[in-house]
Amino acid sequence: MENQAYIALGSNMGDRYEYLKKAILLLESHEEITVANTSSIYETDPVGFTDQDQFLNMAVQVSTSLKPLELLDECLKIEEKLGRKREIRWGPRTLDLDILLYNHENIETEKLTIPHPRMSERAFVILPLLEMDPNLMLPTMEKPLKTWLQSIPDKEGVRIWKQKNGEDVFALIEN
Ligand code: A4P
Ligand code: MG
Repeated sequence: MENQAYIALGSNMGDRYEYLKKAILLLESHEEITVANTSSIYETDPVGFTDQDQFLNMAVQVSTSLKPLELLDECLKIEEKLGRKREIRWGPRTLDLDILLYNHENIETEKLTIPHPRMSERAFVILPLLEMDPNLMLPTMEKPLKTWLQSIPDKEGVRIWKQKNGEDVFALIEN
């Protein structure tokens, strides 16, 4: 499991918490993926297409022997399994899994862009990431991600919904 990746999870349809939990368990159940850390769960105002329900958002850190495109395929499979239908861009979804970072790599292919192109302007992505690693660096930036925080809009639209306490990776999803 030599590679480190960060994945963002978001849900704003149906039983949002259940979708997040299932997604984490499905990631963990893959032989070549280990969930190494999770953030707290945040409730967030919708960004982009704003006429939709509030999201639950969080991020996880995984160790994996999968290559980036293989990890993407796995994420798409999990979205599919959990009933995701693609209707409105930026619209409501049972589950969205976006790969934010993969090691310190810059990847630009038709199917996959890493770092995720919109991550650095989104408080609902940045706050969970900084919770896991306050000194996180992006390959595309010279300064740590936290220096970005002052200039991010919508921070007040991101509120802790279920706090992660302690080191146990699965404590959040066990009850
Ligand atoms: N793709 C390219 N790069 C990546 C990557 N790094 N990770 C491609 C994952 N996928 C990547 O994604 C379309 C295609 O993007 C994938 O098939 C893959 O080949 P999608 O998930 O079908 O499309 P989407 O989610 O509707 O669009 P997108 O651009 O991922 O939407 P965003 O930017 O994720 O925005 N507000 C709040 N508060 N919380 C949210 O979670 N999410 C969105 C979705 C809007 N507003 C939100 C939230
Ligand atoms: Mg997506």
